[in-house]
Amino acid sequence: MRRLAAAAATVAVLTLAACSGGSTDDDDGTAAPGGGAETDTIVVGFSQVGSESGWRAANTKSIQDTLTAENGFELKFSDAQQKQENQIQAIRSYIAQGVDVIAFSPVVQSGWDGVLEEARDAGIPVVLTDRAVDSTDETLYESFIGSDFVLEGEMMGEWVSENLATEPIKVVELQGTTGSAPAIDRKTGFETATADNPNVEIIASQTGNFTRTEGKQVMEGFLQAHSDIDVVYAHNDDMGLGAIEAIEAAGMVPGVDIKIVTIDAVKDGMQALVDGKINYIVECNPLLGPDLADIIKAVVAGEPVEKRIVVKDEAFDQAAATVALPDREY
Ligand code: GZL
Repeated sequence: MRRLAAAAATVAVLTLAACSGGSTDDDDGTAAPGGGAETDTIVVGFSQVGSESGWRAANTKSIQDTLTAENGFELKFSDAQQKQENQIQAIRSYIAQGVDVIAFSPVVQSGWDGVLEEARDAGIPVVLTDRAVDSTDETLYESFIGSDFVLEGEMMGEWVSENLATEPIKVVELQGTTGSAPAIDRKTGFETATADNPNVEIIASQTGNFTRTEGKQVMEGFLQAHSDIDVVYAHNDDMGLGAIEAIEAAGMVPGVDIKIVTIDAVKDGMQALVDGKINYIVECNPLLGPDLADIIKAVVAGEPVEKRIVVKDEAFDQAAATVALPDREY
């Protein structure tokens, strides 16, 4: 795919030609091999974190259901299995293929400047979804669409402080992937919101890497080390569901003997909330596909886009979850 640098006045036409599905005319004006009619298909290279959680599955489905041929896209999709080196390799592959736009959810927030500079130097715009990078150079990406993870942590901390910490409580924290924006920010937000309540004591904090299996394993360790745990704060539903298994295996009642609060609001988490095994969930909406499609089309058309688009999140107690669960899309 040739990348065309174009004067502003003609960018729409040249961009359109550059966005065909590889069937643009070659330099002498003859049709490129396999070229048929010019199309305005936008070729998108997407690097996904992995398939670690119910949230990620819903996020992937939203992107794949939206960036379709009938919606004007050719989607090249890769699963990085939660490894940054796999994402960097995928992004370099998309650069080599000359895609029109690169989009990705950075598994961790650091270490991206090099490959993003390569994309910029190749004239390929980048859109961040879900998770942020900590780069200070905002020319490295066109837009970042995702939830406010600090706010999610604050919402959780405020609810715990008001509803559970009316007396001293000992909290254990199941952190998300080390170095990821949601893990860093959800921890920060929770600590900020509970800092002025002396009843809240975080006695242990460890990553469960956003997976149910690792959440269960870490919770088993917490239970062996501490006999006085009152609350589990899990950075996502999947780790909270793993904690439920560990608590039940220890002969205790989750949601009663040990309270559990989580973030995401995927169906399995919401069901556990309805069942009383989880006590409160702050939502993190994974359905980013439609907005991502709109941003990509605006970028390709040379239209201005917001540098930061914040996805709105709700929160659910048991009563609200009982009402919402039947109609949940994810
Ligand atoms: C949040 C997202 C997190 C979810 C987890 O936007 O990056 O990653 O909270 C997922 O369930 O694994």
